Amino acid sequence: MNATLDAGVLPAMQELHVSNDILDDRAALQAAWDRDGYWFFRDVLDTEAVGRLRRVFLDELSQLGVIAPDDPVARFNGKSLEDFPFRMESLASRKVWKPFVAEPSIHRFFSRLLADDPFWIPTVEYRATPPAQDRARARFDYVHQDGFYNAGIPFSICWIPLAEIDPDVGGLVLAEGMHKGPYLHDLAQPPLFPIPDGAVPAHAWRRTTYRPGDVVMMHLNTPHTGVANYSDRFRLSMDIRVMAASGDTPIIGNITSLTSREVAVQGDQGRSGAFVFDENTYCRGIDGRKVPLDEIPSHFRAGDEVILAVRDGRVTVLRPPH
Ligand SMILES: O=C(O)CCC(=O)C(=O)O
Ligand SMILES: [Fe+2]
Repeated sequence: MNATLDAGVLPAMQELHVSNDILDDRAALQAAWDRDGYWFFRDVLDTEAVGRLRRVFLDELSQLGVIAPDDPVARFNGKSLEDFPFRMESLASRKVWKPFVAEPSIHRFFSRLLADDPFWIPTVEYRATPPAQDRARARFDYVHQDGFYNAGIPFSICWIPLAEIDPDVGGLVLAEGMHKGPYLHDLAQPPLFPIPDGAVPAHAWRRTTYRPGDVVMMHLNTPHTGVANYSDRFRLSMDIRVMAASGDTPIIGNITSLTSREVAVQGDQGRSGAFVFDENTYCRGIDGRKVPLDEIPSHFRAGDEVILAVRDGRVTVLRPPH
């Protein structure tokens, strides 16, 4: 049996490499990225800025009545989770990532790391994961490579713990050096194409105990998963996607008109226009599946926020932020 998929105890695994010492060494950073498929930095984000974001999560959880007001460790009080908003829709609709990345200290860190302004892709997950209710399930939630589900936009994943995440709380595990391809997802198993058990050798998995101020940056093809939360607290993290601003950035905007042949968008930073679809267009619907061209008008409408990648006036990717 694959030890990493057993229920219960998290198997022993090696710690993530810490890259703090190469933060200002472009060549060493690139070499670590190419070798490992991630960077992990310890205690580099302004903990006051991270604390302000944690406060937003804690306020939301206490409003929902699942933690005591002002409980800094977010201990679950046992209330029914039947109506719990697992994707924290209220934080998503308020776009609470924006003031966070606009904090001067946070902006400065990512500008230094990328040697460029950061360009944030508004594909954000606000995770407030309650203690696992079913402890007979595997400890790994769902091993995946983000790139498999996000063809065409070369971002890095930025995973930010908002409170301490120890082995009981779970957190993120990733497979070091396994971003070099090919995809591990099984094309013979639609519609989710799961990565088969054992495709990632047990010795490749890495983790650490995460603390506020830490950040993991991952290659979009690095296999990873959340680990089920066996503590009594909520697991608090945010993940968002980022690129260097001078890179081949997608247009983030709102649809102004749409047919099965083209889409017009009002983009940010003056990047508006009409762009045609062709046989290479990958249109991803809200359920994550590829949408045939003639069905595109029934999946989106004017006003919707979208992420759009364009090459030579043709759309390569059209998708909602989530
Ligand atoms: O935090 C998790 O549970 C999973 C994170 C993840 O899949 C991501 O950051 O892309
Ligand atoms: Fe992911």
